[in-house]
Amino acid sequence: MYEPTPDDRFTFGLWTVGWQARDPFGDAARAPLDPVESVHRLAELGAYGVTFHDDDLLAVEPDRDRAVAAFRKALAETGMKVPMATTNLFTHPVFRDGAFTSNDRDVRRYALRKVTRNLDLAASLGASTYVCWGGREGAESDAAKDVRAALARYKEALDLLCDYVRERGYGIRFAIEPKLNEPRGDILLPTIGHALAFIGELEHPEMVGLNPEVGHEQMAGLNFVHGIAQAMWHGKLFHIDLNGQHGPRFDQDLVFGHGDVTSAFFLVDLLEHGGYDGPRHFDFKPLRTEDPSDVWVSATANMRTYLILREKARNYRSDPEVREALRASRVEELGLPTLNRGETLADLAGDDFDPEAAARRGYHFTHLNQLALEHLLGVR
Ligand code: DIG
Ligand code: MN
Ligand code: MN
Ligand code: MN
Repeated sequence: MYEPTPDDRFTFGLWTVGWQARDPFGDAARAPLDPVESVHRLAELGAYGVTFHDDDLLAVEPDRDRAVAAFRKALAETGMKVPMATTNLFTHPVFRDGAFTSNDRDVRRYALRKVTRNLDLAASLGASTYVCWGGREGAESDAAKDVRAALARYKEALDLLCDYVRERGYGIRFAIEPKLNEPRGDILLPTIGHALAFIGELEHPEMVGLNPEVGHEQMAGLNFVHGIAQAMWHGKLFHIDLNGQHGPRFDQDLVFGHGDVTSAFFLVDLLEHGGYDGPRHFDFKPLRTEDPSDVWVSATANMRTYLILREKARNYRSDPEVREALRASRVEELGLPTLNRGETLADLAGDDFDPEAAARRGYHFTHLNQLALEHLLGVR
């Protein structure tokens, strides 16, 4: 039961299982992990693929050509795919004031070179999504950053990169990953909403979507299921970072489901029944308390939790009592256009509607939510 297979399309960032557990208050607690070992171990655990930052490939082999060759060999040996890639524009001190939006123009130019170099590699590996997490794009004071200028530089960078991909015929789309803070005091494009508005200003908005992360919206106290639903509604859910978070605090990057598990249940229900056809990608960090063997236990925990919640969501959707409760709560009625075909606002005057009577009609949401909770708790 709940044994993942490549058909489930689970993917992991190399930087997740490879995280050395260095944090702002502690040194690395684990040794560097060879990306080749990660590919083989994740394949053995039933994953579909891996994702990477350019620098992740150099974890144990400083020579890029040798590192890339070893990575390609491991992919060929295991059949693991690479649906997504991204660039590390946040670790090296050169990016301490950002990459695309650094006040230092030379750094902005270097960042573009670093991304285009990795886009070439990503395309050669068959990646279809390229994530841009602007972890360092931001500021610690309002004096330090002219945000209007920063957004103009952000747009310039994305427009240039879209042109780069179009000119080379790469089958790649970009996915912006919002986050509100950490490592910067305030990060630009902090939520799904801000990123959606920004995308609308780009020269090729059809090439740019979102890679929302569970914990990042929840750090802002936002409802992640609502955010994903809106991203889907805009046709902009290009990719997703699944993990766990306990509300507004530092970015915990917990195992999927190890934070707000009720939200995780409804998220899986939405992804599975809302038509998302992308990889189920985990961007988590094995706890610093864990030893190297626990790292693989953590990887499996993500996939098992997703599979368990997927089965519970299927049972919830097929439960006759749930169907009746959804009808009684008029959840499907929201799918009906408010006006009939051919009606105009003037026709509304003909409605026979008593607000007092309508005000007495209950919605029965508690019964519906209790049914969902009982499916989640495994008593249905
Ligand atoms: C952190 O949530 C970010 C980086 O790890 C990476 O750039 C991105 C890819 O999913 N997520
Ligand atoms: Mn302090
Ligand atoms: Mn995170
Ligand atoms: Mn992420």
